[in-house]
Amino acid sequence: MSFEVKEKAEVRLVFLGAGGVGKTALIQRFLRDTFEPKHRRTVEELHRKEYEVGGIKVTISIMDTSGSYSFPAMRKLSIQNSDAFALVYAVDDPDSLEAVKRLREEILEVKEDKCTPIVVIGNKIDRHTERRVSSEDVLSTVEMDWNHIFLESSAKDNVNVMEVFRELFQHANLPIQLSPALCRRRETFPKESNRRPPMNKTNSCLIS
Ligand SMILES: Nc1nc2c(ncn2[C@@H]2O[C@H](COP(=O)(O)OP(=O)(O)OP(=O)(O)O)[C@@H](O)[C@H]2O)c(=O)[nH]1
Ligand SMILES: [Mg+2]
Repeated sequence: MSFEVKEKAEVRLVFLGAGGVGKTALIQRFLRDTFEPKHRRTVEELHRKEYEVGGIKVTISIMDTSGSYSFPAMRKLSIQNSDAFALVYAVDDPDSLEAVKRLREEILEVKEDKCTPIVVIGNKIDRHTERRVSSEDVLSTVEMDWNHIFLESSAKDNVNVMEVFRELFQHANLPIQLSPALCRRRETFPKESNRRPPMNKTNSCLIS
């Protein structure tokens, strides 16, 4: 393992979390800048994009998994084949945070590596009055105890969605300047507003 950033032209991300927390909504907001109000349960969907940026071929694959149906074998395969993980819960659903804890255990078991890049995402922060999970509690567990990245987001209101992908790319060692979606939207992405509290970056861990 080394702590120097290694340029990598391929990155495989997987989104995991309970049913209905907004995995598909976050991915669709990132890829198409759209939001679907209706819950259409995902079975499994792989989004694959190839780009050429500055003469370098970049492949990004995003695996959207099912939280509504249980496919342990498929989930294990997705975990084995991924570079970085988005573990999503909904801030109005404490059970979905429990699911994140179980999924994290599964990732660590399959990857046999405590430095696996994981971003934990509390989605649906637009549901202010329905919130039942406090950010402070999760922040301390995720960043202090687990050494992962924590963000809160709203796919509906497009809050922190770009930031989620920025963190995933960065921790999967894909230089963010090679992400075309991020380049395209750099001007519109609110860099300072709606950000999570500043974080001690020394707890990040890059794998080569
Ligand atoms: N208010 C609010 N609703 C959201 C947000 N993100 C997703 N939703 C809604 O929550 C429901 C489920 O969203 P999905 O993205 O389909 O959830 P999922 O995690 O992919 O669910 P499965 O595919 O069944 O595992 C849909 O009705 C979405 O419109 C959000 O940020 N805010
Ligand atoms: Mg889905």
